[in-house]
Amino acid sequence: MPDHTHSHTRALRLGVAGPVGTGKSSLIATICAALADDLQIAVITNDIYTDEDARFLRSAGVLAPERIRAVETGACPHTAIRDDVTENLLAAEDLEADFAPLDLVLIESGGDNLTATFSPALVDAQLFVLDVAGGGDVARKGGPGIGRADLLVVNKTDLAPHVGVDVAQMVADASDAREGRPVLGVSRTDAESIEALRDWVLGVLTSYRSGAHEPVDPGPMAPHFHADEEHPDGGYVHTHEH
Ligand SMILES: Nc1nc2c(ncn2[C@@H]2O[C@H](COP(=O)(O)OP(=O)(O)OP(=O)(O)O)[C@@H](O)[C@H]2O)c(=O)[nH]1
Ligand SMILES: [Mg+2]
Repeated sequence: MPDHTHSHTRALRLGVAGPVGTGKSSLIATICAALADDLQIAVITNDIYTDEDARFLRSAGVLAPERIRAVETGACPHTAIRDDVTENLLAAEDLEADFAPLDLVLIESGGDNLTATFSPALVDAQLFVLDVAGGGDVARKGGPGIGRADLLVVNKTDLAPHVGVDVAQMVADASDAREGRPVLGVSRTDAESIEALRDWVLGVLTSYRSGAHEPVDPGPMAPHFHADEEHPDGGYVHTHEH
């Protein structure tokens, strides 16, 4: 049931980060579909040069197309969710004004780096998405998103038998790396896992509305390399630390 008794508070802003192709857009589509009857939702995508994620989500048909907006982030996809969040904040405020009252704004990060995380200046909570195809070891390798995002999703569990990954072990390793913070195995083909994801989102929303939820900063990204044809070395390394 929509609960707009707290409409004086803005919508919960939930970030979705993780490496390329782990299923961030699909997961957002799944969350929208699972909560369509309960919540008023909008989505912001961050892509480097395109609005491909936004187009994918519009074509998924889980949300009115005008509720999905794309921010084009330019060369370093992390700047827009980490250092200069202005464009994303403006997009969120616009969506909230246009479709008031919204309950939830989902923000997809451009995925290309294992350590990209959202600034708490932009999102109230964030989930980090890995997939089993990335291998069972990746959760143990850590990084700020894996270690300290509000939720770690181990996605595409349906593929585990094909890629030789033991999902229970991967989830256990991730739980250790996260010192007990929540980890959820998810597949779009597993209704129970989608129900658990839905419950997690509703739980964060409840806690956000009650004032009990504390946004955390998973911490700055590790230094990383960006390809750049115009650069003499073919690219450059940079950090998002201040
Ligand atoms: N088998 C399986 N495939 C999935 C699942 N979820 C997503 N995929 C597939 O994984 C691929 C990548 O999914 P996306 O949702 O586009 O991933 P993404 O993280 O948004 O990708 P980028 O935005 O390019 O970083 C697509 O081919 C999806 O169909 C799942 O639960 N199971
Ligand atoms: Mg995507």
